[in-house]
Amino acid sequence: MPRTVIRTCPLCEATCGLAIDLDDNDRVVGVRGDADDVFSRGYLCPKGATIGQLEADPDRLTRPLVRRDGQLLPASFDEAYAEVAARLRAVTAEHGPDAVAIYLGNPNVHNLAGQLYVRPLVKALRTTNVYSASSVDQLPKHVSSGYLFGDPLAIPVPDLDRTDLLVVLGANPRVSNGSLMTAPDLPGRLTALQRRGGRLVVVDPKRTRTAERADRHLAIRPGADALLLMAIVATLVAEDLVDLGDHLRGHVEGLEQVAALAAPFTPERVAEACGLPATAIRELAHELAAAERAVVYGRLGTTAASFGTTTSWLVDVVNVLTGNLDRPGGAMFPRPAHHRGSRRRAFRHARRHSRVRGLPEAIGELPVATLADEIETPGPGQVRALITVAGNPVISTPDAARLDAAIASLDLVVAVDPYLTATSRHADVILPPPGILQRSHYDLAFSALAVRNVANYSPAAVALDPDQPDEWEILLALAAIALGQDPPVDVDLADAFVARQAIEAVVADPGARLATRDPDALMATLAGRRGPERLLDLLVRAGPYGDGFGTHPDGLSLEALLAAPHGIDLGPLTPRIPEVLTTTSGRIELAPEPIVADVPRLAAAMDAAVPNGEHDGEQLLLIGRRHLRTNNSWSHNVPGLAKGQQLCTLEIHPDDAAARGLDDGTLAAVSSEAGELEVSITVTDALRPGVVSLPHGFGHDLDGVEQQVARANPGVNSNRLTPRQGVDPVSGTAVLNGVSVRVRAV
Ligand SMILES: Nc1nc2c(c(=O)[nH]1)N[C@H]1C(S)=C(S)[C@@H](COP(=O)(O)OP(=O)(O)OC[C@H]3O[C@@H](n4cnc5c(=O)[nH]c(N)nc54)[C@H](O)[C@@H]3O)O[C@H]1N2
Ligand SMILES: Nc1nc2c(c(=O)[nH]1)N[C@H]1C(S)=C(S)[C@@H](COP(=O)(O)OP(=O)(O)OC[C@H]3O[C@@H](n4cnc5c(=O)[nH]c(N)nc54)[C@H](O)[C@@H]3O)O[C@H]1N2
Ligand code: SF4
Ligand SMILES: [Mo]
Repeated sequence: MPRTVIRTCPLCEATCGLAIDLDDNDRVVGVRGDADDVFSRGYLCPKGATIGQLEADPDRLTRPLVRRDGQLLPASFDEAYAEVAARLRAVTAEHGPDAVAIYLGNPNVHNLAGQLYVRPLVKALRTTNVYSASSVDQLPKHVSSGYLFGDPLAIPVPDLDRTDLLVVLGANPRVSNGSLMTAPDLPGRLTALQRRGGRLVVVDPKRTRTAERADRHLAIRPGADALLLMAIVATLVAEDLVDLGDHLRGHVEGLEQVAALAAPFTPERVAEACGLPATAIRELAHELAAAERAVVYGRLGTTAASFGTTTSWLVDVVNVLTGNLDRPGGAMFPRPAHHRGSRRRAFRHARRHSRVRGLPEAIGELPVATLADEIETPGPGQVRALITVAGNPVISTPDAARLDAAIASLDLVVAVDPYLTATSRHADVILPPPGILQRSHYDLAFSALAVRNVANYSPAAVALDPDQPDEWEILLALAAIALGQDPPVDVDLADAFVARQAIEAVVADPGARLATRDPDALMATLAGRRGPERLLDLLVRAGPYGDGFGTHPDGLSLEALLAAPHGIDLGPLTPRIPEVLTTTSGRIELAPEPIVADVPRLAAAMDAAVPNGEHDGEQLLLIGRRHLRTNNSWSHNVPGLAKGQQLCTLEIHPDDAAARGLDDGTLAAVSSEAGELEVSITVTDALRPGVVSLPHGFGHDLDGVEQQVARANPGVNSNRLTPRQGVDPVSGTAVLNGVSVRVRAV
């Protein structure tokens, strides 16, 4: 029967509700924004609208592939698991567990399997070689939150719907639809901000779509955000404008130290490095101090950057100093519906270092910028096998050509991925997950980053194909294999073990809502469910709005979520700093030593011609961009998104183009320390002179990539230009913005 299903879109952080029309054969025949969704109210973007094309993509793998005599051939899951078991054991038997690296890509944050079953897999592998897309993305924010608030997952988000002044650094939410700020219909919410008399200030080397509509655009030099924010701090201190507000007084330590650190960074001193007039910097400080409710927000242009951690820290320092942290209209901590567990130990990073380059660990992982080194460099602990789950590091991470070659040299590559991509083409075994509509969905990650407290569960809408396991079952099978079990794995047994462990963790946590703390009783109560549903039911019932398994009969449970397909609105964000803080001091630690240690480097950058280091005047600074019709590396095979204007071009300012004899539409050679590529030019005065922009996620013409639509218009891989040496030294996050390049006509 034709029917309409209501589901949350899993494609970006906006979490829009979709109303999807299915025909008799469960094919998608229409997609609309769900007008009744409590959060998105009918909004959708081109990606959500073409989700049917993604589901129906003939290039999407529906069976595992196993390499036999050099060729990837279809196989059953049991055959594929057997191959993984034999070869994985050969690697660990010879080289030990650290020889197996795992890389976790972005979509893991967008699905329940990634959120709940990746950790058991990582644990089972017992490897220190854990990598993820975080170290090309938001890792600096985790590190700064870890030190400031005690919890790397306590990331304050702009209280977008109530603020009077939003200062955006290095983000383009009108295009990205927001990141570390879950808010469906960001364009509408930004317009609403201005309609109610609020102001939007955008700090970005490019006049982006977001900047175009801002009340003020400050076209900063790439890499200089920390200097700008330090100068704002210095101004607030010098002009006696610091006002924590009653709500923060007594909750902050290290204020004097921050004031002293910032003192040398006057607007006049940083102006040149920022490429902004001192008056504009001072004005911004005044505006932030004067606004009733203001918030500073920084995203990818500030995190995947040389001073990533320091900038992330300063964003929150400014929010604290202006009294805007944890206050309506400021930067607030969401209170998601699921139980998140209280941290019991003080946050530390750099508890160990990578073998070859000595880069720091953070939140249990190592920087992906050094994965190629760990593969290439012989010795104990050398990586000999790689498992990727929902990741495409050959496109998404630095020094891509080198990583590509390194991965090709491995003894074993396993990819859990629905496509034959630039990365999975190296795989010996590919295990495809089911389609989006074939699994349930709940945003564990993004409900904790949302500008309203919401809970929204979508059950699977379409049955799994025969013999197709769900993705969580694939991850559990791999975990069991890593633990030494022979396939076929008893997934239900493994799942019961995971559930039991989750129950025990919740039971041990005094913060959980629970009528009984007897694990056996809870296990029995949840016995009717399996997989993510059992875990989600547990977490929601034990969470802050939960039914507590009886303590709060009107509270939430999976049952309650099922009865509310358009979501449950749990209200606006509320102040909650005392409950968030898990630092040793129990206060906001404003001057954490590991971040303060980076300030001398920042001081040195003040006097450099370019905040990132060497620059000879000929060089340009490369930054990235996104487009409404892209989703990192994997939207380009959707016909409805791929058509139209060429998206992968190098944008360059008219002056820089003219100086190099480049015209719009002509081909240029772009080179960096890491490599060289040719790409066609778009001349635009939207960029600051001296800056060029190239989107990431392209370069689909490598041998073996089976994405026919993407191949037809492959674009170039911008990460062939990003040197793997470039990292934010505090967090190890790759510098993807502000890369020195040379551009010449071909
Ligand atoms: N130069 C430059 N590089 C960048 C960036 C930049 O701005 N500039 N941005 C960085 C950022 S922010 C990010 S997050 C990373 C992303 O880096 P990655 O996560 O490595 O790359 P994605 O392109 O998101 O690749 C996702 C992969 O997951 C697969 N996939 C999709 N859905 C599922 C699923 O449900 N299950 C499984 N198992 N697989 C799935 C897709 O086929 C694809 O192969 O790229 C980073 N790289
Ligand atoms: N349409 C679309 N949406 C997406 C994605 C996508 O690929 N396509 N990817 C998703 C993912 S994984 C993420 S992480 C988010 C990212 O979300 P955003 O961070 O909002 O997206 P970007 O477009 O990368 O914005 C980064 C901005 O930083 C600017 N910038 C570069 N260098 C600097 C600098 O040194 N200083 C300052 N101040 N600005 C700088 C760039 O010009 C750019 O406008 O988007 C998500 N949403
Ligand atoms: S904005 Fe994001 S969540 Fe909303 S429809 Fe588009 S891709 Fe999906
Ligand atoms: Mo990202």
